[in-house]
Amino acid sequence: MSLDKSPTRARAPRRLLPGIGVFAGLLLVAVGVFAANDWFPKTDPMSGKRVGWFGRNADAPVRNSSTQTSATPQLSKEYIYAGSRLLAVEDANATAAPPADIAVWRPSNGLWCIMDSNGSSHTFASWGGHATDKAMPGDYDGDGKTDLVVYRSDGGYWWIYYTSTGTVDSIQWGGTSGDIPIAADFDGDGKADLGIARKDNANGEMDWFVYLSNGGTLTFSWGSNLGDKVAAADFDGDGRADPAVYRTSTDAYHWYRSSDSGYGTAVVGDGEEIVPSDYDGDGKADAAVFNDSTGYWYIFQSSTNSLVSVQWGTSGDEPVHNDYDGDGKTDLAVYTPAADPAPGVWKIKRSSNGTTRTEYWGAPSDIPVPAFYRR
Ligand SMILES: [Ca+2]
Ligand SMILES: [Ca+2]
Ligand SMILES: [Ca+2]
Ligand SMILES: [Ca+2]
Repeated sequence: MSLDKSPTRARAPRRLLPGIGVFAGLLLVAVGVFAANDWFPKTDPMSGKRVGWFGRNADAPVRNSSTQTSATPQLSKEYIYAGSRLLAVEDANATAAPPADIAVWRPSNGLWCIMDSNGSSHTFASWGGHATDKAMPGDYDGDGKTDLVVYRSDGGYWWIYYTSTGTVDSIQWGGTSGDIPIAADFDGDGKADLGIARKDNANGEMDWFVYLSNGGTLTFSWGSNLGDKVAAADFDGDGRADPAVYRTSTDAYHWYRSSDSGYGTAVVGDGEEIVPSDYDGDGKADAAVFNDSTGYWYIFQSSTNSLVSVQWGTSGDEPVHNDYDGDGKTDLAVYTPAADPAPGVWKIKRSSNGTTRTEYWGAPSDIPVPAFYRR
């Protein structure tokens, strides 16, 4: 697989076409293209702003999509035997709470190195690797498995490798300098949506632009442009991601609730990394930060509305919280970056029984990307 191919585009005929009939035909096509691309001017229901005409409004990123077929990804099945007789071939990963796999992404060549949750098998795939790529793994096609995705800030293209079909997509969404890509399921259809957070220096706000998996868009403001850190998670547990910011000046989280259009606030503590996730397993994300100088985690538990602080990790560690034991609760976990010849070290505190799992996985400058990849 390679990302070197540019997306294909239809080229408009340049020669002069005689005849009014042909002109009328082209006009109809043009109207169709405008309608298909949502280029007609209208009022955005979220922002109240006028948008449209070639997508050239002041704020919204433009959308451009193409699909190509690529090699089928390798599937791994479990073979179930009774004696010597094959009874069934099952997808071993089709469980409600699949445990996350340990994985790193190598920016220099785009290599994804995946260790499955048992540590017994390894998978490698190449995807991305350009200078401005950022790994954005997520379940974009809703088959329950993580797709390999990079966001290329040069041009704002999301390159998506769908695990379900083996096809790839490149969608232009973002591309303005400073844009922050966010992958989350805002409409709750089980597919990750493409989100862009952008500082709005004209009005001091943080603007959000979401290209939904159903082709629709959302535009809203949440947060300020002064040092807010952004993330999205489902804080109210209704299945839809809610935008959130962590205000570094006050150590406070502010999140929007998709269920009732209200909002939540919690002072969590001093941390550099914004790590909302469901640590207590009640189905709602907990506001949380990780202090990468002290190794402290500050978690505002949604089940008790109380703050807990736990030290797990040390200076220089990166948070790699995820549900590695598959009990529905996010485990505290840190990654100590590799320093040649020492590999990267994963230290996971299992929420199910409190024991520690240690794995050595990662080379210098690798970026940890834990998720459920196995197939
Ligand atoms: Ca979605
Ligand atoms: Ca929600
Ligand atoms: Ca929770
Ligand atoms: Ca867990």
